Amino acid sequence: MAGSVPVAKALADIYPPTALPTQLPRWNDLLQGFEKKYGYRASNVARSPGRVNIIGEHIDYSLYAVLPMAITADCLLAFSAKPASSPSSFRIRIANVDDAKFPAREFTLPADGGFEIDATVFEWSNYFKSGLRGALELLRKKRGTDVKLHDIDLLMDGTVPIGGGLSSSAAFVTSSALTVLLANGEESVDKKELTELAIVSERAVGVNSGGMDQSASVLSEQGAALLVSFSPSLEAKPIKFPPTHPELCFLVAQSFVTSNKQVTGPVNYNLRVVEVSIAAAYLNAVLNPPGTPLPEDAGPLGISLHGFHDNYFYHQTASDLSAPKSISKEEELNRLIAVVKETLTQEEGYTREEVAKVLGISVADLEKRFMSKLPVRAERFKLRQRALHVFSEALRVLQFLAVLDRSVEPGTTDTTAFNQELGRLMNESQDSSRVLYENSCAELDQICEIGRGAGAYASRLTGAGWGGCTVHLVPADRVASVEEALQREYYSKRELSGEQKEQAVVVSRPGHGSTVYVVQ
Ligand code: NG1
Ligand code: MG
Repeated sequence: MAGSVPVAKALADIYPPTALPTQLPRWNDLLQGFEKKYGYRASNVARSPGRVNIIGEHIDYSLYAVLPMAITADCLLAFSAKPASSPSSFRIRIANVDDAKFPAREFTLPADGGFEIDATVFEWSNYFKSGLRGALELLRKKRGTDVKLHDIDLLMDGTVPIGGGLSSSAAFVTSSALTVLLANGEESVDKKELTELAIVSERAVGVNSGGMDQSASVLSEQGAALLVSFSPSLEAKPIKFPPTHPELCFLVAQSFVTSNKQVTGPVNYNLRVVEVSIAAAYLNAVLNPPGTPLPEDAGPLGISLHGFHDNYFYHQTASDLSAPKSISKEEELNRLIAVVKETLTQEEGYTREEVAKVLGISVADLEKRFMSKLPVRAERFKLRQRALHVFSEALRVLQFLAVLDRSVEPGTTDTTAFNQELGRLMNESQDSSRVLYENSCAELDQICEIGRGAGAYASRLTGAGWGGCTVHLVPADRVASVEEALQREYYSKRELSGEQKEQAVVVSRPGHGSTVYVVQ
């Protein structure tokens, strides 16, 4: 994964041939729109795609490896820059091709990067600002404090559905940071640096997220899914699916239930991050000798990539792939599952008082340590269920990879059995999301049932859940029947706009990660 964000001179370097007939007019419109708006031509387009997660849900922030892939839908930022006229500030003008939904913004910001991002309101340009702030931090780190900044004009066109579980946010933040780095004179942008700064940046928008989305968006390679691991440091490895007959397809189906983490974070996403952190601390307190220190894991930016340091899950199962270990990672995870079953026995969850007592701290300290960064609302923390999900999901990712490995062994002819095995693991992931992590919802469950009933090997939610998107593993000869069943039993029963109908079901192939396009 080492290296710079690739530079493209033609759309054929960015998209598969089948996508070109729709991409060419779209790009033309974007570049013409830029010229019309600002009166001169854009110099570049920064592009980052959305992603679909194949397996490994809600375990990236517990530092377990996940397997997403980039999709064709993406965020394009056409831009041009010129040196700022003032040494102490610079100007950003950002507009969107859909200016009814995303009105144009203009702001003049202090060159020292000291500007606020109000995470309590939904404002589309905040995502740009968070990428901007991260990029400025990196520039200052590399070049010192007196970086001469540039004014930037931008026009955006995003095709990743918003709040749809395909990570429009990471596509927007990574392409924003990429734009700011290039606009300010970076000749090439290191992919890993870009990914890490985007992971940290996106937290400014109010979500305590892991690093899967930004990694998939920046680091993916066409034709392969991406195994992203976070320990001992961020690593990404392309994983090819073996060719099968009929071809194995990833069908992505929207639920059109929107889950906005800015609004619901305190009772869903951010609460889960807190629950697993508390579960980690609880297990550490019960199982390790008192005062066992847990190492910190600061990323190369000097900021913890992971937001919390108490991650027993990670530290106990440190997943350095090459490290010699007396037991395998699978055995280790199985052991942890058994430990959780024995130790965290309260199905009904744990109150603040109960947790504080075991950690030997006051409730106020517990709140300060785990709940002061972002607000959460809960009477009880379901430590048992959340921990069981994390460990079993981490195990499924390893098992999934093992099945892929076995399926390419010489002499393998019948691939159906392997596909069924992959499907079983993805279906179990959905069951675990529904029952243990409680990040599914009735609509997602229904879509999964429809998908499986119509011939998918597997159907599961993808991304954060609570709405958003589903992914279905389907042999090519059954794609039509799955699609028809979804239309008949789900979409036809909802009121959808023309745009939604178009986006409802997409068959996705693994696409390229971030790219810079140079306008000729
Ligand atoms: P989405 O689907 O973009 O909300 C979120 C997190 C990921 C990961 C998944 C669940 C962000 C930016 N991303 O994805 O890091 O934790 O949920 O697996 O919040
Ligand atoms: Mg997101």
